[in-house]
Amino acid sequence: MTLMTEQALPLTPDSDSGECSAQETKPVEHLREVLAAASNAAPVGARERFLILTHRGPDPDALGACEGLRRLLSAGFGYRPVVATLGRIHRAENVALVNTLDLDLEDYQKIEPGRFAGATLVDTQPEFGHTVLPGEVPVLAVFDHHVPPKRENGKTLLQIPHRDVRLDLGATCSMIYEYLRDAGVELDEKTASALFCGVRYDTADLSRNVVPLDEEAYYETFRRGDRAKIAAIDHPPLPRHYYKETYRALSRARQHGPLVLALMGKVENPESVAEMADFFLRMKGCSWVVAGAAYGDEYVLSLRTDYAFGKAYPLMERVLRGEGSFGGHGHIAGGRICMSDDGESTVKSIERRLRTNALEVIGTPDEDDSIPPEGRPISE
Ligand SMILES: [Mn+2]
Repeated sequence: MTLMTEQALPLTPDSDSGECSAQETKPVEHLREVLAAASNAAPVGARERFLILTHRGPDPDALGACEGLRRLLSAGFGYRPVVATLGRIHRAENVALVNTLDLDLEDYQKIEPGRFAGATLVDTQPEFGHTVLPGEVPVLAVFDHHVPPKRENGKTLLQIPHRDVRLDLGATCSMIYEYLRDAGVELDEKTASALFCGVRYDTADLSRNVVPLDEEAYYETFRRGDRAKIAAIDHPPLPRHYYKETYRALSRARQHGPLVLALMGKVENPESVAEMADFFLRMKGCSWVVAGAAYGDEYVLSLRTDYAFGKAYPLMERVLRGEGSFGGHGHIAGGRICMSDDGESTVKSIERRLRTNALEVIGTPDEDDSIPPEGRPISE
């Protein structure tokens, strides 16, 4: 297993010896040194206080890693960490994780960065667009498993004293589990449950992107977690609008051969878009889905494909045709278009364009005139 895929951590301040290697200094010991130095150098009021941050709209892996790092910094190192998140949490499972485990999350917009000796970042990197950092406090440590963004024009990555990016890991929570294990910090029920939910979510219960550390983290955190709470998080109560939006998606969806288009108009929960994309992809005969809906001043899009050779990213590029922004990997892509207003005619014209573009990608199969040009409703 490659430990520091991106770049080796500077594991010793004394590089003259030239003998130090990853086997001799564990990442958690390097982290301990970096945080201690920053704490000692900070103004008195900021000493021993660290911020834990993640990407906007955090998922279970991000939330679990925040909770695990909180435990490491408090129980392991004796500091006073604060977890702050940005962006509303919408998805029912994520809301259930926060509420069931009673996670203490502060509002990023209300924190005073000057009161901290430094910030740490989990499940993302400072260079990613969906990650906002306070300028006034140094980022001391980064823990992530995503491919770093491409640097253009010879730009280099920010200098971070402790940057642990492991591309082979299924979940950031697995990495934080390792730090806790190596620091000898016992896993309490709450931390174990939060870490477990992160590993479960990012690896689909160890069914994808898994290395031995993910397996160890999954089983050890499950053993020490609160099973009733873990089950409750997996089957959360769903708000009424979930059913309303499922109904809306079902009535508006149209099938065009292997493509299902589900353009839903306005929704109350932007997560409905990704949920409906997953929902339709499971339909037999459906090989790709374009789902979309307006939320606030944005039109949100999700694209899914299960073609073996499927690449969601170039498909999304063709569906958007230069409008808005998008990203994705493998079989999943997401995009958004900023709307000048959220009036019905604006939403309708965006949906018309998206529909035309999506249909152009599949082309017009002349031999198959069983498909009406407006598509086939799912109820037929
Ligand atoms: Mn993750």
